[in-house]
Amino acid sequence: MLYLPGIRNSTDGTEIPPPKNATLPLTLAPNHAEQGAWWTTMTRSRGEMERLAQSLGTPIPPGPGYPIVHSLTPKYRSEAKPRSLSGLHGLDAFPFHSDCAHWKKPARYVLLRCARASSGCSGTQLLDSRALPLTPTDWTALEHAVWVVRGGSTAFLAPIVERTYPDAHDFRVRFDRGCMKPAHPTFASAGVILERAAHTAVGITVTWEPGLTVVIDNWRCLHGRDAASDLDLQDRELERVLVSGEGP
Ligand SMILES: O=C(O)CCC(=O)C(=O)O
Ligand SMILES: [Fe+2]
Repeated sequence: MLYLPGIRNSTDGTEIPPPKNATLPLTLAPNHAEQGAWWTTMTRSRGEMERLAQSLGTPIPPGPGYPIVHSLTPKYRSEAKPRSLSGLHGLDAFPFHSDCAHWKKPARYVLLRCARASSGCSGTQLLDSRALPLTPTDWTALEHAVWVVRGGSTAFLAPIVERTYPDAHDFRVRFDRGCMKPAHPTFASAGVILERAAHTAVGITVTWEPGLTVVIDNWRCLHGRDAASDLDLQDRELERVLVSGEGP
């Protein structure tokens, strides 16, 4: 039995409601009170953001040698690591993705804090997977699609949507074409289903100002970046912390 949005109970046909939101142990203002896919707050320093991250779980670096709080700045393709988002997209918009999709268990929370920005700098897009216009058949296709995930020297198979806590009606969305591709042509349509839904769904744009901090539920929410300009090259710097998740 699937417990995904819009999925019907096989016994009586009633729709199974989406899970109740997990409440963060924080006094943060949720952008969407009944959704709980992301939260915003202000932090005065990267240290304060790190403490916020510690209150959510265990902060983890994105790779060996990286600091827990690391900086994200727009880069030309030629200046970025080849397989990174900047390496693939440069200053173009970053498509909707989950962070660390190449990890067996992607980070549960992604904290982004604006270290520097001026008005006119590019925004970050957030999209709650539960707000996607997907039918029960679409959700099933996403859960059954087998994709190859490549991370460094390792590769493994994973669906785009995987249940994490079957009894708690919970699931995780993993999507990043930079490190994922269909294991067989028949599974390619699942990526198109997700991208089409993401294209028509209403997300929100985070307009950055120094100190603004966003906590993203990276298992539930996809995010992307608007196209960057010369102004962003000069003025835009975000700090990020990844927080590992509990459970499978
Ligand atoms: O710069 C942004 O707005 C987001 C960047 C991002 O999503 C990433 O580097 O993974
Ligand atoms: Fe990202």
